[in-house]
Amino acid sequence: MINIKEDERLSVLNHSCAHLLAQAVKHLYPEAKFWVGPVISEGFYYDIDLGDYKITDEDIPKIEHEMKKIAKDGKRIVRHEISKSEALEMFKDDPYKIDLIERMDEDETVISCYTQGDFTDLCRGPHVETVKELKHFKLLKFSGAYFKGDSNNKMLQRIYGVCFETEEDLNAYLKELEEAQERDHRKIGKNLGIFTSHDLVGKGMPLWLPNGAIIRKELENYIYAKEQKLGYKHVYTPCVGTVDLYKTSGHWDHYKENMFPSMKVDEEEFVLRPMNCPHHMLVYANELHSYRDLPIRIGEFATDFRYEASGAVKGLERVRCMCQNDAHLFVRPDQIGEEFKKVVELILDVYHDFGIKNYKFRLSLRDSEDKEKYFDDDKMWNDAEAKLREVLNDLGIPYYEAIGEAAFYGPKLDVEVKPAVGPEVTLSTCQLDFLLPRRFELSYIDSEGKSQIPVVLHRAIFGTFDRFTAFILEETKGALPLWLSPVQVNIIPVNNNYHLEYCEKIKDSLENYRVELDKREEKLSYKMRESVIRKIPVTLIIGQKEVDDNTVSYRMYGSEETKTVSLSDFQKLLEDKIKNKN
Ligand code: TSB
Ligand code: ZN
Repeated sequence: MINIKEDERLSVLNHSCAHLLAQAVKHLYPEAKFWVGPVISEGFYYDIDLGDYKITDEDIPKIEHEMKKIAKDGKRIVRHEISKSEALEMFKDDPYKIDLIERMDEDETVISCYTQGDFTDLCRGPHVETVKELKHFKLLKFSGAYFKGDSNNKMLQRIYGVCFETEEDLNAYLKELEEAQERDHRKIGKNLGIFTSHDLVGKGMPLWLPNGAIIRKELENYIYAKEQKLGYKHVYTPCVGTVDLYKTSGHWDHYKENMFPSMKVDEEEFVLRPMNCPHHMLVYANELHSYRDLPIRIGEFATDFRYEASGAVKGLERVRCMCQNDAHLFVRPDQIGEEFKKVVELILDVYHDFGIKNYKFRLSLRDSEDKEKYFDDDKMWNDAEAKLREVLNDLGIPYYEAIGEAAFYGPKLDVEVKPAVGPEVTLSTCQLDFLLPRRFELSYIDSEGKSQIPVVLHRAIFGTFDRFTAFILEETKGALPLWLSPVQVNIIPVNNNYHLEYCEKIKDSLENYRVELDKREEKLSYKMRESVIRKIPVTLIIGQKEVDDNTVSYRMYGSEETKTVSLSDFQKLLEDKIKNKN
């Protein structure tokens, strides 16, 4: 989908359209006060204070109509330059604009504003010549948005829209948008009974429903088996820790704004954990280690809590309570390259199994000029960064480098994917860490009997089960592969009176699979349609011929073709498909 913000011409057009929106709102609601109206990748929005009034669905066409009227009238958009004091005078009734002006530098002597007819807005520009050019737009949605994104501030009304040069471009975009919304995991998750949420539980705290729980269990079994083969040891640790634990790890000083506030129990002060690293450091510290024991790989399906801004939480993709497919790998410095390679190979292996093709590897490195921002050990950084590059080059993986994006404690590799709706997110991650083992005074004994400090690799292949499930629902549009599907086979008797008994027999013989038998007194065509809507991978249609011949007739999701085979061949087919993750 086109990124409006990255297209210069569309960017100007959409920015101008945001002004048009504001002007129309001002005509209809003269009390309206305006905060900011930026261009975003999907078009534009404007944050507006309408007092106590809340925008409704009925307002949107009225605002659009007014926008069309102003556009037709065709006023020129004129730029003026004024001084800061003039600007303060001009916008004196508009507290939000005053806020913006006051924050401008004293020596910013000229401030630009743009006027179209009866409406003037503070703005850097540039804009189109006349409002006449703003004909092909659509208001897309509206929502509440806190002033400056801070939940302590007033809630403003945000209206989103998009503008194109031609009606065809607009329609093509709206069609794409509609398709993306169809793929949105929030919609699929609701339709297929995968997850839900409730205000009483809280924002960003999804409830995984039975169908979702099956998917999650399958994902857990899948990755657990892979990790066992690779020598990971899994643990269980509590999802809280004391504040002192997070002071030791450094999270309390550097990650506090992402954490839930602490709570006191007797003399202890706890926090819900945002990460599992500190617990795993202590698992490592529980025993003495020799250089021969390393790498030690501590894995956990671990629940974490993070404070994500309320406007940022999104379905399963960005939650406040999540479960990481986490592991911390304790290695000697000479093992960094080899262990990193194994993580990257595991990522590739998993993506292959899931048929994930659209992703980008991003290697975040330090800016070696910036001595403040990064852990001070030039040799460690240089060696590690060289090794990471070498591994990626050897594996022939395309990746891009992000200089200055490394964490304070080491370089990292992330995998970025694009959700159906909204900006890119990170799925898998592998982060090198020189610092945490020092903070926890971890050690191993080297071949000469001397104490050495291990390096830690933080890695999550799925990222979180939450985000991965969101992604996989969007990739497959909810039509999951057989092995992951909550219901794998749906058996439909043509006639309950004659064929049910045989259907029961088929169901019994498929006891290793998740099978439903649709006994409802509904029309065959209705039941078959519903099987498709529920995206069940295999539908069996069982009539007299199947009963007489001891066979089954099946249809795979997405195919119109019905095939008839013996029951044993059908079982073999299921077995193969599941084995091949087909
Ligand atoms: C990999 N300590 C490391 C760990 O050892 C860590 O926590 N890294 S992380 O912060 O990058 O998080 C790991 C993964 O969790 C991310 O790559 C991302 O896929 C996923 N994730 C992060 N925040 C959220 C969230 N709010 N909702 C869902 N998934 C998230
Ligand atoms: Zn970690």
